[in-house]
Amino acid sequence: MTSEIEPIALDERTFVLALTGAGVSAESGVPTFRDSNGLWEQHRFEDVASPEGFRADPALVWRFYSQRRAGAAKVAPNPGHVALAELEARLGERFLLATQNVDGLHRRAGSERLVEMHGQLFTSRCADCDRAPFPDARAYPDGHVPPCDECGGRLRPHIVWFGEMLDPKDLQRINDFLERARGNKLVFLAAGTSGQVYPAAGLVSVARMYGAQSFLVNADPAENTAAFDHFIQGRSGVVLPKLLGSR
Ligand code: BV8
Ligand code: ZN
Repeated sequence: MTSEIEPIALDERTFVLALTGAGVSAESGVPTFRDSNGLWEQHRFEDVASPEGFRADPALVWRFYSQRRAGAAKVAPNPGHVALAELEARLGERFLLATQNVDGLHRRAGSERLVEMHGQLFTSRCADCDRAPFPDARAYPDGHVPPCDECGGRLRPHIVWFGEMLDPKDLQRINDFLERARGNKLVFLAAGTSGQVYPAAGLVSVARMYGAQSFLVNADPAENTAAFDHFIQGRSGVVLPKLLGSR
């Protein structure tokens, strides 16, 4: 029950590393990866969100991401996003949010100390030249593969696909934060994630090596629930404001 949720004790030396997944955006109406059982239009999610999938059928991949851009443009941040942005405002340098979500809702809720580990839905880059990624909210008409106006190659969403490395700078930011937290009280808070996708799902183990007290807020038990000290079952939009003592 969410009625007796005790806010996490956050004193002036507490550092908080948060990790969010699709379940936090589900509260805004964004379908989760798992709701579709890892399937989209009878394609395995891993096949569409992968370099192999893009090579085989870039138009199919652009249809998938264009639909998600259109969907994500229509939704707004929810109280779970706001509670995390408020916690950042309170803790400042002692807070970092790593998200697996690509929908931009954390940034729209005011989060700035944010690592978008799996990329950004509303950013494109070129698959064939090294031009810098650029903001791109366009949902392309079905079957269209947008060309790069610098090299004529194919644009792609600036997303980390299955089988692709995460940006080492992102992983370094998380490690630097954990190093800075050494000697202080550290809380690791995961919310709305099934704990199936690595390396994000392994962050709880890394945080525990730094002595973190770990919390999981999730609608149902996750793959890695056992790795957490505390599991609070419930909707992130209801639990996070209570757990983080939002005003
Ligand atoms: C990597 C972008 C190193 C796409 C995503 C074989 C070959 C190659 C790699 C692998 C392999 N086997 C395993 C791997 C590693 C692989 C992996 O972990 N695979 C899994 C499937 C086993 N990882 C990778 O490939 C990563 N890269 O390892 O590189 C490397 C490189 C080369 C060679 C060797 C090694 C890259 C991972 C990133 C993939 N990209 N996103 C896109 O989004 O379009 S991941 C994708 O899945 C999304 O980001 C999404 O966030 C994520 C799913 O995770 P969740 O966020 O947890 O979402 P999910 O739906 O699963 O769960 C939602 C949860 O919320 C549920 O538990 C539900 O109960 C809960 N919930 C629902 N509603 C609510 C709620 N909770 C609270 N309130 C609610 N209202
Ligand atoms: Zn190009």
